[in-house]
This record gives sequence, structure tokens and C-alpha cells, in this order.
Amino acid sequence: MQAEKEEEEASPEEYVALCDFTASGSEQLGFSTGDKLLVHAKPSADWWWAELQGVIGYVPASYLRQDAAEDEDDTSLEDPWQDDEYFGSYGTLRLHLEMLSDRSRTETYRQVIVSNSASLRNKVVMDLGCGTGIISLFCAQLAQPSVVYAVEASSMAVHTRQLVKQNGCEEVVTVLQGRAEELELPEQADILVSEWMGNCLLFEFMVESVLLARDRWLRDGGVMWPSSAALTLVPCQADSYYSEKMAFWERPYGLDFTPLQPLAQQEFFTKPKFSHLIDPKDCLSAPCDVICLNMYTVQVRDLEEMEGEFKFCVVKPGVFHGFTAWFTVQFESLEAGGATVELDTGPNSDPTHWKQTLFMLDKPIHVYGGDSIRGNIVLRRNPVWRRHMTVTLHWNINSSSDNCQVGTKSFPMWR
Ligand code: GJV
Repeated sequence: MQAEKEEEEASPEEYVALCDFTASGSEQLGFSTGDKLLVHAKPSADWWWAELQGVIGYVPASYLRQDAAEDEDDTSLEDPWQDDEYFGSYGTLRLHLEMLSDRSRTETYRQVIVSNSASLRNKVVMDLGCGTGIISLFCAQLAQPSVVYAVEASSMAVHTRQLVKQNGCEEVVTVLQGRAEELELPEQADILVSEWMGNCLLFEFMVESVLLARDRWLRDGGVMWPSSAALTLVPCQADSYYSEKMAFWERPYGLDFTPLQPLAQQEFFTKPKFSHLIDPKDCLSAPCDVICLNMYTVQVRDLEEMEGEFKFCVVKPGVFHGFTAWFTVQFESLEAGGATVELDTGPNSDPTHWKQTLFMLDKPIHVYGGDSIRGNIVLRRNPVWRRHMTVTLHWNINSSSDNCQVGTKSFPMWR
């Protein structure tokens, strides 16, 4: 190991930039697609120390690929969708148990079907990524569609077929095992239903499969469930998380461990924290929808980069530790005058298995009632690892007191 490390330090490796990167803060190094960078050190898996035209700084490792001329690189052999791993994990019960145990999620889909049962009569339904088949079974039992095509790529499909039989739905539900992108359906669908949402709405990018299926298998005038989706953001306090991971080093056992704080920041605050449950009291302002998807019109290419703006008005004094994000999805009614059904994964609704996602700033900032926090959020899909993305937040605090501050931070999720 030691010998390898010395070798690395002695001769920097050449990498090519796969996309543009804008530096935020003086420690980072910006670059453009195609730039050749010399990587001097790899202090963490995510951030490397690199050089471009004599300038040096931190760069996101996932944006670089080893120069092909130098090396027959192994990333080109790896599947950028990581499908073996992805569908492998959906072939076991753990994730299905988590999703089915989430009552808000599962009951919302049931309610959509119940409240539209009259309109579902004799319709052709496609359930994309049916998992154990719960949505398809709801359709068959609570409405009278002519057929439900339950599409599932993982090996769970084998068990799903058994569950369909066991529950007497085999006349209506047809389980098709395979990736939706590669399957042939016998006919166009009237309704495309799917539970595709990931953390921060888009993570995993299963939505791409849904959009491709829409363009190929949904008949003109067909219905998308969900019909729309929104990502919501709020500036927040995160006192206990901050204490646990950062303030801790101030005086453990009466000793000064503050030299470890830069490491702690790198280790705990570089990536977003999934599975955060924010107390509504920790929201510093009303939340704001920053990105909205119309499931009828959004295109796969739009997913490469999604941008949204925000303006928050701080309603009480507090410590601004970061931003919390969650999503909502809406299911339009098929019945004239019928109500839209919504699944809300935010702090003012029953918690779901997605919980919320916390983005920690490097330094907490005191804010006061009447301050404004304006800025934008960019979700940039990883050009190589198609299920991953980087979330970049820019903010500008305008305070009645003297502190006006701007900041930027990029969070890989996960590459
Ligand atoms: N084709 C077929 N099944 C799929 C596909 C696809 N392209 N993508 C995902 N699945 N809400 N983030 C399946 C996957 O195997 C799993 O059973 C389910 O859809 C995921 C649903 C929850 N994930 C999510």
C-alpha cells in the first residue's frame, strides 16, 4: 500500500473532464468538458486534488475519466446504470418490505385507484416497476380494467406472478419480466402508473424509464399517474445533527479536537443526509416548490440539468444550518370534477420511507425574522453514472442586520 501511495504522489495521473464544473470556494478548481487534468492526490473517494494549466484545487472525482490513451480504463466496462446491482437489490424482499410498510405511499396509490374505479373500467393499464405487484392487484381488485401489464425487471417478477395467482387476479394481471425499455406490449396503454420517485425526487432516475415507456406505450390522450411532481425546499435549522457531527469536536472529554473539524465537514457534510426527518419547527420559512415536472411534457433530455429558483422570507430568528428537500406528486382525476390526489413527503404530512433530504452548509449562519434567502438549485445528472446526480445550491442572504452573505455548495448524490 505504502509503495503504491508513494508512486501516486511521485507521478500525477492524467484525467479527462467529462463535463463542466464550476468551482465554488477558493479550494475548488473549475474546468470544462474535455480539459486534461493532472490528479496529484486522491484524499477522498469524491474529491481529488488536481491541476489544470498550473492552477491547483479540489475537483469532483466522478466528473473525470482516466485518459483512454493512457489506459484501457475499467469504467468503460462497467454499466453506467449499474443494473446488476440495482435490479439485484430489488430481487430481494428488503426494499419491497420498506416500500409496502410505507402506508402513506401505498394507501395513496390505493386511493387513486378507488376514487377512479369507474373510469378504469375496461381500460388497459401499464404498471411500470410493479415490484410485488401491489398497484396492479389494487387495480384488479378495486376496479375492472380489461388488463394490467405489470412490468418488473428484477427476479421479484417470478414471485409477483405467484401472488397474482394466489389472489385470483391472473385473468386481469399479466406479469412481464424485463426492463420496460426492452419489452414489447401487445397493445398501447390507456394509463401508465408507476411509483418511480427517488430521494430528492430524481435520484435513481427511474423516471427516465417511465418517460420512455410513455412515449412508446401510452396511447394519445392516455393518462400518467403520477401526472405531475414537484421538488420542495426550505432553509432550516439542524441543531442536533450539527452538534453530533461538528460541535462534538470542540471539547470532547475536556480536550480540544477542533483540528478534526475540517475532516468532519468533509466526511459528514459533503454529501446530503438521506433519511432526515425535519421537525416543522426547524423550518426557518415557508417552503417553496423549486422544480415542477409535468409528466406529460417533460423530456428525458430535460433531466440532464434541472434548475429552480427560490426566495424565502425568514419568519423567525434562528440558525441557518442548511436546506431540507422533499417532494410531492399529484394524480389527476379521470372523473369529471374529481379531486386530485396528492402524495406529500414533507414534514407536515405523515412520514414516508423517503423521509426528507438534508443539505448542510459548511458554516451555520444566524438569521433573523424578515431576512430573505434567495438563490437557486441545480440538479445535474452525472454524465457517466446515470442514476446519480449532483445538487448545487446558491444562496444570497439579505439581512436587516449587517450580515449579507452569498454562498455556493455542490453535493454529490452519490457520484
Ligand atoms: N423496467 C422494469 N422494472 C423496473 C425498471 C425498469 N426500467 N426500473 C425500475 N424497475 N420508487 N425509486 C423496478 C425495480 O426492479 C423495482 O422493483 C421497482 O421498479 C422500483 C420501484 C421503487 N423505486 C423507486
